[in-house]
Amino acid sequence: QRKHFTSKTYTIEITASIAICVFWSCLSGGSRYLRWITVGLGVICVLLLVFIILKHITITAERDLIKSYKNTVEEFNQTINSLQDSYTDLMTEKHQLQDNFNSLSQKKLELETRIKDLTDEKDQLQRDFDSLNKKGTVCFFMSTELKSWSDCRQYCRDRGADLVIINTEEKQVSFERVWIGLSDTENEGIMKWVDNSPLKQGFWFKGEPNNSNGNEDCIELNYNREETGWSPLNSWNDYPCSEKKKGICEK
Ligand SMILES: [Ca+2]
Ligand SMILES: [Ca+2]
Repeated sequence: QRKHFTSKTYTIEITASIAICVFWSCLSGGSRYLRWITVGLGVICVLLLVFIILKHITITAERDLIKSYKNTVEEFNQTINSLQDSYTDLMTEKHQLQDNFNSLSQKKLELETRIKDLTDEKDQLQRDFDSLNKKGTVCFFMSTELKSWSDCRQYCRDRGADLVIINTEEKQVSFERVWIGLSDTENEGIMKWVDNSPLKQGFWFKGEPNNSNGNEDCIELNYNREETGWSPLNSWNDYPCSEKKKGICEK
């Protein structure tokens, strides 16, 4: 019903009221009763006019209020949508972080297992190495610093020993990359032990010796257990003699 109270309606009503007032004023020429009626109608017109103006003000205020409510509701909805989007993004991010965390936890477990395996293996090799020392009169020891093949050999000789001669599977023990007493320094391709005896049985890594770059004449025990083709009985590699590593001495 409020929709009928437009500006045009007010104007028509006010105009009609004034017209009625004027009409009755004209008729009121000599009659006393008609004058009173005219005055009454005039008052009614004024009251009607005031009522209409007040109604108009009220409706305008309500309309503004409703408009303001609508704006507030729209802003509220936008805020809710924005928060919903943020929540969705955060949940996605949370799931990704959870996945990453799970993946890293799994890798950590694998690495811990690997470290434990390697530690056990190293301990076992150390025990093997120690047990070899206890056997017979042979004594093994490792140089403490990294040296070239010939410096390693000198280190051993300074202590009444020499680089190890590995002529049995038992002596194939190492827990890092170390020089042994074998080389083909004098004649390329002809391996000789430090006691000048020729090599009879070799425990070569797959593809070795390869004399890479024509510059590999000294032999190491390669402890690279991650490499394909490595095994405790297939671990020898020829390597440049100037490279620095520890050596196993045998006394
Ligand atoms: Ca060589
Ligand atoms: Ca090699």
